[in-house]
Amino acid sequence: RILRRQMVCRRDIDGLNAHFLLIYKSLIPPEEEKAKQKQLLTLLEKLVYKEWPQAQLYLYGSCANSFGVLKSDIDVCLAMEDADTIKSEVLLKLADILQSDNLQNVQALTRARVPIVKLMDPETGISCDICVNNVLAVVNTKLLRDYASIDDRLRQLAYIVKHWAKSRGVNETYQGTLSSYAYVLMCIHFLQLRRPAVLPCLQEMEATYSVTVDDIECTFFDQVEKLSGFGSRNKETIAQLVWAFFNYWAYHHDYANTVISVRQGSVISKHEKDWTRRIGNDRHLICIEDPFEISHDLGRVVDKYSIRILREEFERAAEIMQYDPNPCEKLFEPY
Ligand code: 3AT
Ligand code: MG
Repeated sequence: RILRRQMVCRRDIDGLNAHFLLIYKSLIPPEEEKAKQKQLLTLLEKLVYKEWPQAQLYLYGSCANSFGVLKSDIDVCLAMEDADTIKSEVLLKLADILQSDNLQNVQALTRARVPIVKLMDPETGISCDICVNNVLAVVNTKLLRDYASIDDRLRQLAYIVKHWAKSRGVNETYQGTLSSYAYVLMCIHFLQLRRPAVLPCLQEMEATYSVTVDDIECTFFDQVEKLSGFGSRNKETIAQLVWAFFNYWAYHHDYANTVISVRQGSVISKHEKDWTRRIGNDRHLICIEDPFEISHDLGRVVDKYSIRILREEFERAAEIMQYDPNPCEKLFEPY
């Protein structure tokens, strides 16, 4: 029976691949959406430069890291010198300026962990969050984008995983599950560890890009055009990788003792990072090291309830990939 099942699986794998690729393609934002985002950014630049001629606006997050799905909001960082001490004043002033230009739902959230101004542009229908001097996010956006350009399978896998996480309700940091950023790091790490590897570890290679942000030295190899074809010895398809990804997080990851690290391209021990016990709100029940802010565990939002939900969802997905004859339907079933 097992042999028959394996044979059935193998025969279906081409069909399954095609299905995953269709889903992936359906999630890619069309060119018009990119154009609308650009239009909104141009408008924001015009308004911001009038008040602060020295400031710069940068896109970050999924609109710039190449993991943006259809109808994503855009994340914008306003970079200006000496704004750190008066961030909330800058945000309030910015909210004023935007409001008087007919942008809608303008709200300054000055007490959030990352303080922002939110707004909606009625002309393009796009919503936007603007933060001040969150330059690390701009740098980690570049790292993710550079990884995505090395092997198409990263973008495919991450879109499928994000789509799964959104459908299953496990992409909600305020409910104790993981951010999109954390899921993309999980995908990068997973592809670094395949054998043969699909992705290299850019932070372990010769540094061709280097910036210091908030006293953190961010360096990595960014001449990624030289790395095209890096993963070509690995022939795994997207269907196999999706299966293996969920299998890893369901049954093989050592939650009790290890941390995943994109920075080192390996797992490291919780002990080494002193992440073995709860300190304040950081419970370290699933540990994902930020590539630059290395004391930052992206799993710290996860608590003892949400870790169960997450792990049950990984197991559910792994089971579906293993046994369901038509896994795509079940995998993305709304929770
Ligand atoms: P969506 O498509 O909006 O779900 P996204 O890639 O925009 O995905 P997030 O909204 O989770 O991802 O985050 C926006 C960016 O902010 C991504 C990353 O550059 C940065 N970021 C998010 N969370 C963290 C974090 N905990 N530490 C450092 N940077 C972060
Ligand atoms: Mg976002």
